[in-house]
Amino acid sequence: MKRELQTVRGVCPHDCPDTCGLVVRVDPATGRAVDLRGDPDHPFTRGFLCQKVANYLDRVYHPDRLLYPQRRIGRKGEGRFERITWADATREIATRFRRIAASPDGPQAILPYSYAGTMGKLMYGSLDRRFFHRLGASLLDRTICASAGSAGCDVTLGTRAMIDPEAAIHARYIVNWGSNTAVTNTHFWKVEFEARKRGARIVTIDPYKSSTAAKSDWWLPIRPGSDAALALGVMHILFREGWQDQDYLDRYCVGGGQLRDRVLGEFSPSTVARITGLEVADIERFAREYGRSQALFGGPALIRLNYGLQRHGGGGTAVRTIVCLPALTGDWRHSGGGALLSTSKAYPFDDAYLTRPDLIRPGTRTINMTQLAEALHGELPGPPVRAMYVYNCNPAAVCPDQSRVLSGLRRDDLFTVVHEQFQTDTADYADILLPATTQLEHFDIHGSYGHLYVQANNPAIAPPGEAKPNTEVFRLLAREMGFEPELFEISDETLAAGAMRGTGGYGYPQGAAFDDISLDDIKAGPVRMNLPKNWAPFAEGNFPTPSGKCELYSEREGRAGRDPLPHYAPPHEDPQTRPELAAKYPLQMICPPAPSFLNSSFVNVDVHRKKAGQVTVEIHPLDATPRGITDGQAVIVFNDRGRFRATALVGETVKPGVVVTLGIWWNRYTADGANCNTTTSTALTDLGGGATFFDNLVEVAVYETASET
Ligand SMILES: Nc1nc2c(c(=O)[nH]1)N[C@H]1C(S)=C(S)[C@@H](COP(=O)(O)OP(=O)(O)OC[C@H]3O[C@@H](n4cnc5c(=O)[nH]c(N)nc54)[C@H](O)[C@@H]3O)O[C@H]1N2
Ligand SMILES: Nc1nc2c(c(=O)[nH]1)N[C@H]1C(S)=C(S)[C@@H](COP(=O)(O)OP(=O)(O)OC[C@H]3O[C@@H](n4cnc5c(=O)[nH]c(N)nc54)[C@H](O)[C@@H]3O)O[C@H]1N2
Ligand code: SF4
Ligand SMILES: [Mo]
Repeated sequence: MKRELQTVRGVCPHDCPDTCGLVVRVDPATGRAVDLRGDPDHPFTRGFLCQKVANYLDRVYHPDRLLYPQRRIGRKGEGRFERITWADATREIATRFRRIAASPDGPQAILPYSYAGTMGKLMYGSLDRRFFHRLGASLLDRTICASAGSAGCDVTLGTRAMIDPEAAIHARYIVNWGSNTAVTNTHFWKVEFEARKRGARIVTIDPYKSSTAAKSDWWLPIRPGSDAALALGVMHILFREGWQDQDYLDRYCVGGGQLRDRVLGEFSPSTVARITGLEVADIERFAREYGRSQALFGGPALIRLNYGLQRHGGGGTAVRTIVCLPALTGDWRHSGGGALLSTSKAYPFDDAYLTRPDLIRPGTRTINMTQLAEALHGELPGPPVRAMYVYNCNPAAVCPDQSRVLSGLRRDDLFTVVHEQFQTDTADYADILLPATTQLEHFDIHGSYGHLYVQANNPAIAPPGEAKPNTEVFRLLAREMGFEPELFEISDETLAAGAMRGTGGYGYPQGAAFDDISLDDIKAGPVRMNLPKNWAPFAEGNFPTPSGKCELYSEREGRAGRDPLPHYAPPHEDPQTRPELAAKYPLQMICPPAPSFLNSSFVNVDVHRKKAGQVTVEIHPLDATPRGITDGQAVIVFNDRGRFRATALVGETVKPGVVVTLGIWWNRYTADGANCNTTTSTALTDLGGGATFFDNLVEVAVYETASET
């Protein structure tokens, strides 16, 4: 007899703009999830999942799941542990934290370290933040991914570049700018294809022939880190030809005249060609097609900009500059036109309720997470970092300047707690290793950075072993520390309901986006926020900047001692401006994630690791030949920071002078125990203090083994 399966609605928790709806089927007799698929009733993600999460039960029921608290018995990094109880684990953590807090170094010697291993509001940031604020620990500036672009957008728009992603079917010229949309945002790629069926052109600006570039109508292989120059060149042509929307500029923008003078004076197509490595004719064509999309293709232009172009020294300014473009063309007026970076700011979640910033002691220092290497080596102002609590993150694999991160994690005087689903590279360095639940085993609520739905994740199965959700671990730790029960003895559902009573968010009208949406509503399925269909937020200005207008000229930037106008800031490691460095390390290396991994998640799941194959480096024949490198050969990639091994793929997926390796491998699955982040730097972006993973000069050489004769 066939048993009736129980159906549970969930949400994919991974750091991905799509935030897919899930339907999990559970066998009530065994309590086991037997099927997981996309929620066909989700209006944006429409029932399909990426290949990684389509096989999610492989990850949830993986034999390597951490099941019990453990204490380290081997050397740091060796990964040998013994089982202990939760009571032992929390007592030991609280004792160590109390001792450090009472020492002359004080509680700021304790560093919480987390990112977006899960995007759920509760597990991403709620009782954890309250706990560390209450403790007086150092604050963490979470810059590793999106802060440069956020800061860049804020200068020009006062919020993120956003439109209703579903409205993008109305765009007729779609530019994937530093965005591997087909891989990193597959459901939006579907929308782009739908628009293409209706007549849209798809263009991709990327130094790498990514899957997106390969499937686009036109690929513009720009030199890494030079995107602001291209945007300024496009503006030059728009003003030169009189193609600007003067009415939009006059009504809704400040600084149109100053910007015009700057670009006409300094960014001629030939100057821009020299900086970007693109042909003048291509720059002219791009400006014409982009600027005249209505006339040529019958609809507005849309820039889908993403994170690739931000991970360079000038990444903040590049985003600031690119998001000026839709004001010049007036594309913001039209549904589906404008620019899209992230819809996250449309959600009015009450983050202050969840995280309680009022508990932060005045004068508490902030550590930029990108500079973990410096933090662990005592090179930042303030007391040394003597304890670190890691969750939702795998810094041993994903942080720049990896050799120094690992030598820091190896410090005997550092007390490290890692709360994880798996024994990651970071977990190997833990003193106390705690088991975490996966999304199928806990409750959470979700916004999205790629659509406008609000969703709840209902737990489908019981946690394996003694795994616990982040919130529960901080309840236990707060109890151990004797912290106020009224701050911590709050159920996840209560926290979720409170988070939904926020009044912020860039809404229409402000703060009303969650009106009449209850927790019960979203438990039953995805609910679209109260925003008009085909929402075009800046159609009539309404920019939440100090002037209320789109700030092409920024007084705030001027006051901060920076250029008040958009400009081009070259990469830190740029062959054009750093010829002495380029003489030693001539190749600009880009290292985005492989399609079958999600950052470093899924690397330990065999089917995904097999799909990714091996660590490769793509190199142009004109760079390979003089180095004696042939296709398929073992090579090393190196600079002064470090080196890693790879297999060369010789071809024209990159231009001469650029190499690409896909990540983010766990070190233990690489040939020398080191991934590409051994070569990346902790230098920061010009705005937002962001990471500069793709701003990295290297050399590549044939790998010669010592045993070779
Ligand atoms: N499958 C999969 N999906 C993911 C992720 C994943 O790991 N795997 N990660 C998720 C996360 S955390 C994020 S932040 C997003 C990232 O989403 P994307 O920003 O789309 O991802 P990336 O592949 O990092 O970068 C996009 C492209 O930018 C290009 N690029 C690099 N430098 C430059 C430059 O100077 N100029 C221009 N124009 N392009 C440049 C790269 O070659 C790359 O093809 O994806 C999310 N989605
Ligand atoms: N070379 C290079 N480096 C990069 C990038 C790149 O493109 N190239 N991209 C950067 C970017 S964009 C990002 S966003 C970062 C991402 O870096 P990370 O934030 O480290 O992301 P993941 O590698 O996915 O690791 C997340 C970890 O959180 C764990 N986890 C998941 N859910 C939970 C939970 O509920 N509780 C707990 N306690 N743990 C959980 C997962 O098991 C996983 O090991 O990497 C950055 N590093
Ligand atoms: S990783 Fe992204 S595309 Fe894949 S299931 Fe999750 S939200 Fe959807
Ligand atoms: Mo990211």
